[in-house]
Amino acid sequence: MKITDTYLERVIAGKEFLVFDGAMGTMLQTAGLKAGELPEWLCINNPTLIQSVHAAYVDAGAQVVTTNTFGASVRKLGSEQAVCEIYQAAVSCARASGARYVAADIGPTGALLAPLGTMDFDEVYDQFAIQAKAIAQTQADIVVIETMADLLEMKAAILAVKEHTDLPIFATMTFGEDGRTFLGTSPEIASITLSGLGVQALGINCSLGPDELVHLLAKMAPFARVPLMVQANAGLPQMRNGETYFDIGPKKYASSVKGLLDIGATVVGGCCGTTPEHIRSVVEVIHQRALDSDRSQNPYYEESFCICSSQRVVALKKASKEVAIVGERINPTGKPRLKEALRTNNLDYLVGEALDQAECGADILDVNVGLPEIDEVALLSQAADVIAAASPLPLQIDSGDPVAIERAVRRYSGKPLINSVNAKASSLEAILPIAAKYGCAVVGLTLDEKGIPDAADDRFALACRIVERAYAYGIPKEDIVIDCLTMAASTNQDQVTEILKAIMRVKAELGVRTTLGVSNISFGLPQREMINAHFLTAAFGVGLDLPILNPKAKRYRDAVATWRVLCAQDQGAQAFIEHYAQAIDPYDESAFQKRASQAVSDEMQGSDSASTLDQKAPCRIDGSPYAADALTVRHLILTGRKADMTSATEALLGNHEPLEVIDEYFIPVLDEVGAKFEVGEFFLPQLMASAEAVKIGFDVVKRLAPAAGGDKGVVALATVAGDIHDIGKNIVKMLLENYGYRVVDLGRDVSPRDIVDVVVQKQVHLVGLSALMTTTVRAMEETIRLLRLEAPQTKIMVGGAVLTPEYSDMVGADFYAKDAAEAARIAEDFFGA
Ligand code: B1M
Repeated sequence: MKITDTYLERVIAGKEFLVFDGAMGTMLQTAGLKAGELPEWLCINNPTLIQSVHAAYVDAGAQVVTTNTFGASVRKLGSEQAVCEIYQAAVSCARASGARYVAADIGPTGALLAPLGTMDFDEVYDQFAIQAKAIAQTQADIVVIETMADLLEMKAAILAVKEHTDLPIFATMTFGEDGRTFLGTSPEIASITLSGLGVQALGINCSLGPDELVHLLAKMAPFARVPLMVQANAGLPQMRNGETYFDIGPKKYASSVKGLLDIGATVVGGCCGTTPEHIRSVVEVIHQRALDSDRSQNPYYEESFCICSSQRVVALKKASKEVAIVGERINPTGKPRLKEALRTNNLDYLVGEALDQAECGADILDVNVGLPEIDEVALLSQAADVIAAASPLPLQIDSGDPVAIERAVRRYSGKPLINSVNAKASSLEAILPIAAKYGCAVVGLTLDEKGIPDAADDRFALACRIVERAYAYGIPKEDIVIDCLTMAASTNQDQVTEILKAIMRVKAELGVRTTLGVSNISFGLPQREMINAHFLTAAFGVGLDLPILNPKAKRYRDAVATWRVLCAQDQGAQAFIEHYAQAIDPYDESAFQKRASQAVSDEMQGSDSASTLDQKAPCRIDGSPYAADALTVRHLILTGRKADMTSATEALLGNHEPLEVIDEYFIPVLDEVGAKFEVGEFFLPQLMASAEAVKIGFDVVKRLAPAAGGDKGVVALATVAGDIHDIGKNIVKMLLENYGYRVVDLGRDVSPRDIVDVVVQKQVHLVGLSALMTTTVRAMEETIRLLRLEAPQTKIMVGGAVLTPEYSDMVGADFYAKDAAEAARIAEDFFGA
């Protein structure tokens, strides 16, 4: 890596402070930048202005100035050449200010990644790669990647910069008031993932004022292996006389920065609303502080094992006896139904397995799709993508093929665990560089060219070899997990205690984590789960951290729950008591008999306690279908399961009218999902998954209740511009078609112009507009204004969750429909009149 001088080297080692500049955007707005104008072009069109902003920050004491290239992507600037020219000009402007260091700035592309948006990971990567190549041609000292809200987009940017430049990377993300990004990523997750990806400083920018960032940074600190960076806003934007202003002045800002320094920040600057005076005050504060020269990069870092998805962390603290469960069900070995699903590309089946395991207490999901007859390279990353979209649990990417592993971990949003490397030279040199580059934890199997050794000491020797090579690739101890490999007690009885001995040595002498596929121990014996559960407890006792098992098996769950009490992971045995206080001991026959006679008497008295117990069962019995009833549908929508939605909806339609299914079973659950989203219990991926489950149910309703046909009149329907919610609009469409109207469906996010053009062209007399968000009511109003001008004869009906009769009057609509049935009644009145 090219590090400009020893001072910067010491900054990256965490031994010096570094002061960045403050805002560029708000400074340019003050200097007269017009709304809609791209500020990046000023580097070429008005370099004097840009240089003067940089110079003011240098004069205030900033050691680093950041180039005016926040939006300098091909997507925004239009061409690769423009990107190169802007970066050249921007770095020249920054250099001309006399700053000690110049940071080339990269901001988000402004597009959402699939499945929420349309951009694929590789496309986003390509955008950043063009920027990175342009930066490599300049005299920049650092690349700063900032204001990222999507962890995967951040990852694409980091990889692009790592693969096309040799500059240090400082990476900062932005969080909402609830302390997460809109995709549910927390500061801890950002810190874990960015540390793994090997950036040189990480932290937070923009988001909120410095005081609000203190507790977010404190969450990052224990997981950050590198210096912490903060560039806060000068408070939240406020309005006065139509002008935006920020309410935290320089002195207050600098005094709040002290709180950030106290929890470990060493790289500081400012974001929106900060000015050279803010930075001058920050420099004064920094001058009063000194860093201990023996300090490590981030002394607040805690050496724990941790992996994460974009929404969930699994962390085992150093020296703790905590355990985390790896669900083994997505591995085709010995599972004919999964094999069939993989052969037919039925990824819904995998998602079902993932969600079932999550419900049964898995902490991590193993994903293995290795079958000789399939394209593992393509399928592994595809499977990881769909599972990660459906379940928040972190993944263990399981394959023997380095190409398949690399493709899957590259586009994984978070820090996964790779399963596995082994002690063969060919495996070590193929897998470890991947784990190091993408910042993954990695499982090492104690086998080599000669196979699996019998004796514990030989297994330990192989573990040493793996750990040593991993260190050589820069993989830290806390990211290494050793699997001492289970042999069947029926065939290798003398090895059982050797396995346990090996685990004990690996834990005690190497200080790394251990994993074990437990169930192989009982191969060839009766009562397999009984043996497995006892072996599991024995393995826990000698230091097993990450058992790989079937979480749907109750015996395992009991053993894990018990161990978590014994090792103090379940503090105060709270979870255990909650789950087991009312349970009956399976060995207590009299309790069983008592419970059975109680159930019979309840049934005779018509009590529903038996069915309530069933409904509370945490997971279905392996392979058996859920009872197809209302509860199931609710559960499927809430957990975003698509696989069983068709059969469950079909079952509901056996007893209910189509509209009843929609109004009484789909919509209330979507309302529940919306409420969870609002209070931060659900995030966008869950919202999306629930909507997709409903869409499947809705398709079934449409299939089983086909439109009546006929041509009583034409109605055009659209969800207005800026709004992509179309479930309600589609229900209105279905009902109107059932009533015999022909519907011209314009889709969602439709501009006023497009709606008016179709209405005029097709001479539509009734238009229906739907809006679900307060922010899109304005687009509805604009559409109605244009319709009144260009299609004055056309009547307009409006609806959607956010609409009220008052809003309807305010936007000038003719009719307001609170639901689809009312929309049909309005059409009947209108066309019947
Ligand atoms: Co979003 N979403 N969503 N969302 N979403 C809401 C609407 C929200 C209320 C959730 C919440 O915070 N509680 C909130 C809006 C807040 C507000 O502005 N007041 C919200 C938000 C904030 C967002 C995002 C901004 C989230 C983000 O990115 N941070 C984002 C917006 C993207 C955009 O539009 N630009 C977003 C995205 C999504 C998904 C893509 C994940 C998904 C939509 C998928 C899809 O539609 N294809 C989604 C969902 C599913 C919801 C909730 C949970 C459910 C909406 C729904 O389908 N309801 C919703 C919360 C909620 O409403 N409880 C929420 C069921 C549907 C049948 O009801 O549409 O009201 P509804 O239709 C009824 C009647 O209103 C009427 O008839 C229908 C049937 O009886 N009706 C009409 C509807 N249109 C009519 C037209 C008519 C007549 C009657 O005449 C023409």
